Amino acid sequence: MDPRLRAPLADSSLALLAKGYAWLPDRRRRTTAPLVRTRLMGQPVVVLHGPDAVRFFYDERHVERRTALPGPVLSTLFGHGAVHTLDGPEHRVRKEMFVSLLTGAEAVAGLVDRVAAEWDEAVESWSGRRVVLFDETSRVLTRGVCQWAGLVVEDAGPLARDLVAMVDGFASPGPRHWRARRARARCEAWLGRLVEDVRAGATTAPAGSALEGIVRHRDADGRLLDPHTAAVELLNVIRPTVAVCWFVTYAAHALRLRPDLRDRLTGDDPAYAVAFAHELRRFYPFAPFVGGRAATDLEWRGEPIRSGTLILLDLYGQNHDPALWDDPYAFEPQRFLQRPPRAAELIPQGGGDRDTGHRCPGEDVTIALLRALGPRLALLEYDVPDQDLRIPLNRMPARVRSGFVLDAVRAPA
Ligand code: HEM
Ligand code: MYR
Repeated sequence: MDPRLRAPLADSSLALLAKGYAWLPDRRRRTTAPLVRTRLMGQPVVVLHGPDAVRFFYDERHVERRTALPGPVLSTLFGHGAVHTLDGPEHRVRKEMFVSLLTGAEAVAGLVDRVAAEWDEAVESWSGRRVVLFDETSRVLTRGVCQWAGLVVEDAGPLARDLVAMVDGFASPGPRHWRARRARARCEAWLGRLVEDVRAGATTAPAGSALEGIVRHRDADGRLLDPHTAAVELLNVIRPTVAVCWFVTYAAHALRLRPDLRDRLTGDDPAYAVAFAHELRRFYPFAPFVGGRAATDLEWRGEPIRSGTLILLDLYGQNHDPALWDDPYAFEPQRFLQRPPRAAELIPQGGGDRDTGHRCPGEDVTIALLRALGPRLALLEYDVPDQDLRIPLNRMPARVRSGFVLDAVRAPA
């Protein structure tokens, strides 16, 4: 056997848990090889990085997803049977459903307008009070996305907590993980019943809504999704929308770090608000990496990769790579005004082709939500009481520890 194919015996699972987002960039700095070889949970792993690696990784002939995502990630974050786990024609057909629901000016504006209206209403109720921005924003997003998706929710609080828990618990052992599993089980049961009710005519799905689209969708085999899979995919629309609360909280962090940016952001310049959104997605830690399996024996820059090897693409590391970004650890939206992002360089939501590959279909929605909410946040006046604003990189997913407490909030006139 080619000696380079021997994965090191040492397993990195504990290093990953201990170092979080810094694990892969650290490993990469310690080698001159074009890839890092290691093990996770006993399995051989190679790690790739850089724009050429993005193109290599997102070529379906190279990497498949079917068995790549660990059970604990599926049981919390994405759901068993999710689009994330499909390959080839099955993936293509399921992906088309997401792309048609989530892209295009009308779909994006429909969702963003509802969220913006919920934000404006919520801000009235924050007036004079002390609120935790992360929690408030998660509820605002839950109300907005549920209305848009055709889901009736009386009290957004418990649902927002469950959707946040699914994201928060996917990468940690212990109570956070079990909370995430319980949250998923609860939401899948609720939405699975709803799908059955719509199909039985006991309730209706608003025309053109995500609920209707998913209830009616036919997979590559021509069949309707079973109720469980339909529930999983409904959650794959509403959960990540609510996860945008991570970035809104990071926006408050950025404005605290760079108060000089506030005027620019409130200045009614949509191009600046978009550049700010891109910089939030580049700078702050959220999705650490993505993974797939070598579909066949491969070679990357002269290095052999054996069929079936787990291949990781380091998203966070690439978004902070000094070879791609000037002063990568400075928060500087201006960089995206000078040069719009290139698809294989800025990859906080994955890379490759959105319509045919696994790139996130919610990128336009994410950018549009941040474009709407960033300036709204910058217009608010508030005090920032003493609190823990650290964002430890060894917690995955990272988040602002305090959730960002705003005090004595003054709504704009
Ligand atoms: C896929 C990140 C928002 C729906 C992904 C992937 C990442 C990601 C890293 C995996 C790409 C890959 O496997 O190669 C994020 C982040 C978001 C976000 C950080 C910010 C909160 C959204 C939104 C939606 C969404 C708002 C929908 C409304 C999806 C779906 C997939 C996906 C359905 C699976 C695509 C596929 O496998 O073909 N996202 N996303 N995401 N995202 Fe997002
Ligand atoms: C969402 O709720 O979908 C938005 C947040 C996405 C975080 C993405 C994390 C990707 C983790 C992939 C683990 C791969 C392990 C091989």
